[in-house]
Amino acid sequence: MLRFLTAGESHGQLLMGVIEGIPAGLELTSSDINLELSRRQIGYGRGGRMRIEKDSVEITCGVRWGKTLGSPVGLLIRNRDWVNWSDRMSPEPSFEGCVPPETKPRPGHADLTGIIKYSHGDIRNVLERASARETAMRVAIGAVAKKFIGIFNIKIVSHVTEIGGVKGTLRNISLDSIMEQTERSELRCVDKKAEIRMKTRIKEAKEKGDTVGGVFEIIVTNVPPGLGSYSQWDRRMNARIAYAVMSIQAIKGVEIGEGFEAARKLGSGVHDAIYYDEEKQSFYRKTNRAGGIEGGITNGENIIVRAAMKPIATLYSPLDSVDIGTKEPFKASVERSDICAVPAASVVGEAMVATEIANAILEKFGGDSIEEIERNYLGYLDSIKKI
Ligand code: EPS
Repeated sequence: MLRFLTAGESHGQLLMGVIEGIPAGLELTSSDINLELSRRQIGYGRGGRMRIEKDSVEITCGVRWGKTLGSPVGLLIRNRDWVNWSDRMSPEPSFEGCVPPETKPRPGHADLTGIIKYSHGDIRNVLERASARETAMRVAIGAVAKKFIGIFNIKIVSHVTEIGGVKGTLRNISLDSIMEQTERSELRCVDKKAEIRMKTRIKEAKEKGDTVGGVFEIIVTNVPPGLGSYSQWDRRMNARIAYAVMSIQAIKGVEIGEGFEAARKLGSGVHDAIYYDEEKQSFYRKTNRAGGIEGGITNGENIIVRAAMKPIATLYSPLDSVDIGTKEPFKASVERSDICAVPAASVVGEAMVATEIANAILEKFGGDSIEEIERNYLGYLDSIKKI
């Protein structure tokens, strides 16, 4: 079983991550992870912070001479902005009160719910951990998961389909092209015309002191049939993926396959007819409206997930709010922030899906070393040809 934890505040010293369950013998270097970290940092519409940070990982434990040991893998990413916050965010009690508390909650952020829940008098105690800065570590952890599932040739692609109400169209285009084009696009969008209009939306929102959200899609290829199960609610692959993606800051909706659209159609137009390929000795579909999952189990087709991200809650033209100290009405406080982070969120989405796939692979095929799990995996692929 794969499990992981992250720790760290947005303007604290660093972000930490611990991953347990990666088998021994996986080749892993910091450059595998840094590549993913840099993908998360780019994107039109990010704020000033991304000019400060240049995320780079330190692998602190669980790896020796470029290979995992089978023990927990420890990761660390230093916050460059820490030098500007070392007194305000110091763990030392002597710095207490060096800045006044923040008392004006931003609607839509964790500010108010967090201070109520944790009995804080200073919103900074909430926003530092609620911040999407934490997703840098999730991407690092996801990079390890990606490296692991890469052993089975499973790949994850993401692209942005909508920003600020502007929809892109995805014509018949191969997954390799999606992968290649999104890496060259500032919005990770393959529809060039839509991308121009999306950028205009972001620019207009910025001029108005506003923010925009959007939708991204994740496609997982070469997934073996049989991951997840219908036998218990929390083992269903669609539920697990939805949970993982929904856990990303600002995500408000997740769909698998046709998702909400399927609810508007007749069954005959939704379900994917079944065929058998004699040569490959395997079942296949000509359509993939199910998004690669039926009955909570992967069916061998690509997994398709879409997620809706709300506009970022920090507005330069703030909404009405109430001061938590005086209870006076106020305009919510303005923190430096992004205007749009949908492209970054799509990379985080890839990471979260990768951890769920890695977990399901471990669960199905077991094994403490890469050799052992590969053996189990190949044996399974052989056995399902006899069905
Ligand atoms: C964030 C606010 C901004 C973002 C941050 C998430 O940070 P700051 O307050 O320092 O300007 O840039 O995202 C990151 C730092 C990151 O690495 O993605 C928030 O409030 O969630």
